[in-house]
Amino acid sequence: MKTRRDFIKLSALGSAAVLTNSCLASEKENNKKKTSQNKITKPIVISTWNHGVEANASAWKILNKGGTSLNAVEAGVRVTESDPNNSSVGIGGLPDRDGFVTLDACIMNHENECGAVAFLQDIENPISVARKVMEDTKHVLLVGEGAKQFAIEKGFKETNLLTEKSKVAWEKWKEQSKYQPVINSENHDTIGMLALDEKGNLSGACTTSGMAYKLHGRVGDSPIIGAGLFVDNEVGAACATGMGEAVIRIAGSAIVVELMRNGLSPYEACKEAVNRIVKKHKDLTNLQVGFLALNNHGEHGGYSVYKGFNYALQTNTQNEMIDTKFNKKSTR
Ligand code: SD4
Repeated sequence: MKTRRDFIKLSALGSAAVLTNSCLASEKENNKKKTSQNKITKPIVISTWNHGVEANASAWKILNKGGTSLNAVEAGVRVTESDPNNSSVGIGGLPDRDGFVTLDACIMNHENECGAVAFLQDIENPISVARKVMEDTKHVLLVGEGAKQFAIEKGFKETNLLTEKSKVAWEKWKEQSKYQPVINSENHDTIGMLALDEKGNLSGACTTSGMAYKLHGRVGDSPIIGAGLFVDNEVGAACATGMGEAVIRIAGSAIVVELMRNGLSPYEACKEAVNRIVKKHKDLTNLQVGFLALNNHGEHGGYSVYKGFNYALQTNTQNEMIDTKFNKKSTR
């Protein structure tokens, strides 16, 4: 039987919970108010890692002239895909353990239209094939041989994506055949790009050669809408980089957008998603994940499991790299 004292204790606990919830709710409310009072920053483009600077410059040429965010993100990430010196995206990407360069990409616009390709070989610009899937078919995702056939039918050229440099690296790796993902290095870094155009429309693109020396047939988060990328024009957009399996497990980018819908800032939403990953993995060794988000007011933010994630930002007044905050300083 509950005594009066128990009842008072319970009531006190109840009030504390109500208070905590109402504090959280008022913080969210404040964020919402702040956002609606702020002037919208547009156009704006952000993208993951150092290679984002060059990619943003190409996207900016389109945004700056009043072009669409969709054209901007496609043109932007194509720069990285076509750079043979970049070993994690497009041509020059490090191969899987059997020596095949297999590419994953997706694109999404302000009308929730999206397209993706996965496990695509011999085509330099998978993001443009993903856009064709979005615009010319009723499907969202094409994979492997079917995706390649589709690309060729659409006029894409077959290209050998395994550069001499990547082949040499793969042959060296084969001496030990040890799969050891290295975080924050150029062999494990996707480009994800988010843009808001002059009309206030958001789009995003994500493209990668995935983890170096992965199992043949492995597909990560980058071509999965809701995992590697998600856009909802009513709220914002998000993309992910890092260990794709961990991102897929929490439907990462969709979660970041939902958190922003509930009133969190882009930074807070990325942080909450990363914290969820940290909480749900017993072994975090080398498990780097970074999220990047942009809301429809042009506010942006990012957060990662480990120190070392950064993103490139370009607006009318800013062109800079931003280091994100992180959950853990060292990799163990
Ligand atoms: C993946 N997130 O395939 C992608 C690419 C990557 O660091 O390795 N990024 O898991």
